[in-house]
Amino acid sequence: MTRRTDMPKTPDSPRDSQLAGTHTPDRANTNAKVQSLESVRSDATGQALRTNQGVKIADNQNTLKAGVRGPSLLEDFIMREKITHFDHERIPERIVHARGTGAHGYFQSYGCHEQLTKAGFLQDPQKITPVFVRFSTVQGPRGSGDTVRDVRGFAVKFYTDEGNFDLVGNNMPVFFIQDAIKFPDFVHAVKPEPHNEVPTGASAHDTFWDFVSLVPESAHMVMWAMSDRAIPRSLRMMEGFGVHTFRLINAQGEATFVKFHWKPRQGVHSVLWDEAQKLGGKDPDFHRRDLWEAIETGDYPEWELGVQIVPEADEHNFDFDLLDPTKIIPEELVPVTPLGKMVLNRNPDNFFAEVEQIAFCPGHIVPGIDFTNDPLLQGRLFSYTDTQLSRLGGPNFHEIPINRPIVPNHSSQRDAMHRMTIDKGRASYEPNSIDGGWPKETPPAPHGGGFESYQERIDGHKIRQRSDSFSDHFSQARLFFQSMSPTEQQHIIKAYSFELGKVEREAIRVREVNEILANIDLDLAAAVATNLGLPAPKAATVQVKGSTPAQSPALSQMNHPGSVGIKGRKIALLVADGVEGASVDRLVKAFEAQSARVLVLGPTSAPVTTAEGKALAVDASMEGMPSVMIDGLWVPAGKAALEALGKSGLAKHYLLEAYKHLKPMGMASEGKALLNALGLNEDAGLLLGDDQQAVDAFVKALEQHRVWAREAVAEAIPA
Ligand code: HDE
Repeated sequence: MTRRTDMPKTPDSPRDSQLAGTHTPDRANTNAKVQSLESVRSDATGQALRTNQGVKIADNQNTLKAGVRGPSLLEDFIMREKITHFDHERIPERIVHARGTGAHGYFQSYGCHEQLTKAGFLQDPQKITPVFVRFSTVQGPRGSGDTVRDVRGFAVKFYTDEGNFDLVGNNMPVFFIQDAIKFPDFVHAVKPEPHNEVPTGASAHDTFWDFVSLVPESAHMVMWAMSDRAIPRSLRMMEGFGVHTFRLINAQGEATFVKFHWKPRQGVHSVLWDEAQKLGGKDPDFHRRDLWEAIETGDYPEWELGVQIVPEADEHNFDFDLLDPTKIIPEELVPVTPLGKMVLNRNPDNFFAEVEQIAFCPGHIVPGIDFTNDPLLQGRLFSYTDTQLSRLGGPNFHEIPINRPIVPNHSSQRDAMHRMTIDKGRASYEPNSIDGGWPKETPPAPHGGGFESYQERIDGHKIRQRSDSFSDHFSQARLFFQSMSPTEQQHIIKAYSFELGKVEREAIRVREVNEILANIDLDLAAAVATNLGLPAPKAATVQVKGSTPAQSPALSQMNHPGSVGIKGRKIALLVADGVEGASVDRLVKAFEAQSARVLVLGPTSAPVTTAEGKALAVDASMEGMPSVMIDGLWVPAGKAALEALGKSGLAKHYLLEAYKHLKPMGMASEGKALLNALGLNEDAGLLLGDDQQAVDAFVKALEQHRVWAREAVAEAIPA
């Protein structure tokens, strides 16, 4: 289906070139550890099939039996070893974020950020830090669909020279709850309901809406979850956020509050809800396939890592609390300062060994980075290591190759399940004199590099209580809604209406509308109430304090078109017998010049015959690559082909569906009759023409992602 370039798997990627030893001597240590990580990759090419004990296997087809028609023998250690291993192939999936996919890449700092932090990977623009990223959904199990309405996990492991740093974030900058102790309640509510395990991968059910309508601190995050951010077009087209406020610490021991942001060069884009639902059936692997193919074809996704910087002295200068994870710092108040870039350039060799076994933890930090007292973050620091104990079978999960730091990690910790290191020496304690005192402590910077916690002064009562400064739950939900374009606002209204429409208990719908939505925005509440057949609330029930700005343009996806044009976008050319080969060639050339991915689609997977009488191979059939899988389409010239497409229900549905989903479309001028027959009119993204001008207009429309101005007209097209 894809036009693979057959390029080797990024032999020139920084991690590989480190392997080749081409880097400066000060990285020799790092290179050696990367090498040791790589040494566990297994390539069976040219190798004999063996048992786990290394014995060559002569027959992998038949169990050992007493006679050709006789019973199997218990003695068959080869069969028993194989089946035993198979019986235990599955490990517990992640309790949340079970469905995911990942890739390798690297991070490179734009410069020396020593003013902010002493973290080594942020000092030198020449330094290449290997990373592994895992993207995920939250609610569904491992086998669930990619395009469900959900939050996406955006977890990055930096293998730095000073140990692993995990930035375990989401594609939304806030969270549903303020205190970790509520997490099991929230997760139980959003997960499939316990009596029938329905619905999979969706929040549109009673227990979720029961919980969030009773817990107003969730209002802001639920707003994000009902927005287009929850149905991304691609994992490559998502922002990422560290969510909590962290601290950066410089060599002088000075601390600065920061919020982490990942900004995709590919822009921030989503699919439409109707597409998301259809993709659930037509390509449940839509996102993992998209990421895999992009990397495989050399179209490496890139993000910029940035921070919003707040000096310690300004901690209390906001009308929200920096420790409250249900709040953003509007970018208009504190802009994002870029620190460096991340490029994903290598697919895993083995999904289980790398994507499934990777173990993230927000507590994995390096000198120069530190926590704050955000009560959600504090709880997370406990949870992640704890969950790996049951998921990965014990406390040695850090020895699994994908989790190993690239620096040596000697400690006095010993034994336990699956210990792989063969520790030498006799002293497994510190201090010791028997082994010369090794391994020893390292003093913190500037003399060493040992980790030192920021010495925050704490003076308070031991208390179970939420700070008053966490009590405004609606201002920022309102800020979000009011910062959306009219199109995005309509999508949010529809999402609430759809989800609450699935809620069986009317009392829950009423509570969400009257006690949550009415406090966010009365127009939003009224629109959702109308769709649910409920009376529109007349007034808010909570008086909001604070002076949050009315709008934050940075929140609207429409303001994040990206900087790579139509690179990597999928454009389908719909062909049939009689298509003009010259027209196809011209279009392929024009779009490939923009680094888009062109796919020739026919009525079936068989080649079509061009008007010139030549066989034209197709990449897929229209049924095999339905319109929900592409970003834009063009119908090349060829009278007979256009007539054939006009008679094909498959092709007509393809065109109507692409139009309904607001996709840029182009057609040879002789296709006018086909457009008329379909009842479609030209617009800024539905172009008729055979010249470069039409192609340019199409490219421009595709850069905008969708033809938003068409949305009202497209409503009338059946889904
Ligand atoms: Fe997580 N979360 N979480 N979470 N989370 C897990 O850890 C947890 C929270 C996030 O690709 C688990 O290894 C608690 C916020 C991501 O492997 C678990 C709380 C954010 C991933 C866990 C939160 C996240 C997880 C399940 C409330 C965004 C997937 C398996 C205090 C900043 C990482 C595992 C991957 C995974 C606990 C809240 C992001 C159970 C207790 C807020 C991206 O330990």
